[in-house]
Amino acid sequence: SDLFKRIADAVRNGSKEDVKKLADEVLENKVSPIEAIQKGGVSGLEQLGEAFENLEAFLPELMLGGEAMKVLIDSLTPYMGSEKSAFTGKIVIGTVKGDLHDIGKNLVATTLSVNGFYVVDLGVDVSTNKFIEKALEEQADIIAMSSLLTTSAYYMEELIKRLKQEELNTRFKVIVGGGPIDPNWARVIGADAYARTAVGAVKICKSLMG
Ligand code: B1M
Repeated sequence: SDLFKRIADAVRNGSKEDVKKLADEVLENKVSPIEAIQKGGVSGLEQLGEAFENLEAFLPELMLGGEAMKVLIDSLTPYMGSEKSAFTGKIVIGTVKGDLHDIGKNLVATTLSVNGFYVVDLGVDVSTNKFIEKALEEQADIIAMSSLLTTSAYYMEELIKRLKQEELNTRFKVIVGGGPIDPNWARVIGADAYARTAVGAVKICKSLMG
């Protein structure tokens, strides 16, 4: 819709004020917050990512776009409807080592928690040791790893190897996702699941608990 396009443009241009106004418009018109984030905000950041790849946008613009997206998410997530569910579980989530991208991970964490999961967010640049330590400490059911950098995706494989070595692989389910991650990579490294979107992650985590 036109509203989604305007949101995409505002995020693409890094204009926080416009984003705030558009978020109000989303709420006033009872548009789905998650759709506005996906079809508006994510689309804007995708365009920005492409422009960055083509040297048509640079790091400062990428940062402003990221900040504008955070304004959108912060304005809309309090209004994300929760789907009551019988399958709750505990999830530790983080962005893997070397990787500081947190917008997608935060969105996945919030979507999981509004859908009945207890989510422990470890933040960004999370080492394999820290994932395992916290999963044990929190008695988590699921370890969820996000990565947007090809160079950091390796740490997902490292964590799964460590779980096997320490015979913890039956104790925790592992789900992976993020830009360069695909179902094939998930299978190759032996992850239990892959999700492409935040909403997809909810469905799959529910099935992992089942
Ligand atoms: Co960076 N960046 N960035 N960046 N950045 C990308 C990821 C890139 C694809 C841009 C490009 O070149 N086209 C590219 C990575 C290339 C690669 O390795 N494959 C890149 C690069 C290269 C870099 C730097 C190295 C740039 C530099 O310094 N020269 C640097 C790295 C810093 C570091 O991490 N060490 C860098 C820095 C940054 C900023 C700080 C400026 C900023 C991040 C701000 C922040 O996160 N706080 C930034 C941004 C904003 C982007 C783009 C434009 C947008 C990312 C984003 O937030 N998307 C991005 C381009 C792109 O993605 N096309 C790019 C919106 C978000 C909602 O989507 O994170 O994909 P996403 O999450 C989705 C799904 O992937 C999924 O659900 C989410 C919602 O649907 N998902 C999961 C995510 N995690 C999941 C986990 C799951 C399941 C689903 O289960 C566990």
